Amino acid sequence: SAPSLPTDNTTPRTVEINGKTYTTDAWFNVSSTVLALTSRKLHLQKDHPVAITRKIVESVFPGPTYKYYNEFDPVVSTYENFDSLGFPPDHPGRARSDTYYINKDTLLRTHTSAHEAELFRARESGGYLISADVYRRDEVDRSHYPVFHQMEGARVWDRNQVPNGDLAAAIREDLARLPKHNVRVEDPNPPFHPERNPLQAEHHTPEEAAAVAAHLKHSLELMVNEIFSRAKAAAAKQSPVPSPEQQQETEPLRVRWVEAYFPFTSPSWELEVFYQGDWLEVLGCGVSKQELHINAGRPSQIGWAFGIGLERIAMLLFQIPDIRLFWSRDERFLRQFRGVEDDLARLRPFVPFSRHPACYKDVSFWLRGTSAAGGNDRKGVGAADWHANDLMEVVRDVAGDCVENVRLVDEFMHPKTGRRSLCYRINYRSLEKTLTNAETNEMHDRVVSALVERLGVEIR
Ligand code: FA5
Ligand code: MG
Repeated sequence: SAPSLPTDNTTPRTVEINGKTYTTDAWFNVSSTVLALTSRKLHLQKDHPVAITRKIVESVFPGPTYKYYNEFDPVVSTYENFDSLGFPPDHPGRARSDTYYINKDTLLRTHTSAHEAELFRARESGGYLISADVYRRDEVDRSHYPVFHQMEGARVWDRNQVPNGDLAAAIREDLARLPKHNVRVEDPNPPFHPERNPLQAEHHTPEEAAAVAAHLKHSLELMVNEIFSRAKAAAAKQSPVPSPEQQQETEPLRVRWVEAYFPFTSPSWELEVFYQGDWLEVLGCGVSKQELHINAGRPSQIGWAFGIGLERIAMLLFQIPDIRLFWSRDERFLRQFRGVEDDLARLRPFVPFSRHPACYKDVSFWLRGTSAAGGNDRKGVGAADWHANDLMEVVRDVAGDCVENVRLVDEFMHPKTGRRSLCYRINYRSLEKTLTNAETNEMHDRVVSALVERLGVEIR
């Protein structure tokens, strides 16, 4: 059952999203700030870095083999987002602390995979790319935002439509036709793992799965190669004398495949890119679970799927340091990308405008009740149900993009009463102007009041 935890002062009876009206229930947990972002569609905004990144990735997966879907509505059913993909009923991703629900059966998609089942049913062969805004309740820092953009890709082959019925050979031929690259690829794991990443042995042979995996991995290596070649060319044009960071970019691109788990692929991997001294995860992928093809009425199909975080790629491509910038309407941000979508030779690294001073404020509070007693009443969240994402959501809703990050700095359990106390440090910094002391204090006061009102915490 849904806990009665409001995330906004009032829960509206209905909400309107992209011209359609939805009825809310006790599951509703979408703040007005997030609701307002459902109309932005940055991936479709001409010359926006997310849209430019989408175009570049699309160029690696050309038509007519791949068809592009960029207009799917962010409101989907709980069934589409989770059940259709084989998520178990108790999967943590389904929790109201992680997912934005309109009502029990309707939510803001958490990933573009929500459209897989529908497209597998609608389409006969070839591949597709879906780009869209996705929504997740999450922490606050420079690489996390409650709304971001993903691109889903999938490719299928039909075993009844390949020459001589030799599916693996047909897939290997398609692979041989793809361009070559000279990316340094590390792929240390065996292709299958009996528990974590089993071969779908009832449905295909190891040879078939290996051919699908090889086609998938090579396609995605081509994609990161395309992005990094463009990033490197852009950096070279901007500064004739490379800085130490840029010098590193002139080294050959290094990527590695890491074993992963998704309920709708097996085996599964994540692709990581070596960037400024560290491995950065950019996508998840795998051999699609055969149940998806069977449930779509196409049991003779086999194929792969991937999901990329477009902001992650765009941050690398343009050297954009903070994910909040993507939502900026500031001309000093937007004008740097004008004309690039139609002429990629004009792509340059983003030049940050002045960095404004940061200002830390701490807030310490007691949670209601004790962790052991648990429970949760209408007045707020009890210690047993405490989830940091609820606090993150309140901070974002009140202070918006003026918050750079929020982190837990102290935690304390009273030895006698068993009550739990937390201290969070909120770092206020606007991307667009210097916040005055008075402005920051006023904003922090509003955050503190909202935490008391909406979460029922007791300020220390
Ligand atoms: C998924 O969302 C899967 N649907 C991907 C997939 C598709 C797997 C098809 C298999 C087949 P994940 O939660 O790891 O997986 O997100 C995929 C990518 O989205 C990540 O690699 C990352 O690049 C990006 N991403 C995830 N969370 C965030 C976030 N909070 N902010 C920005 N980008 C994010
Ligand atoms: Mg992941």
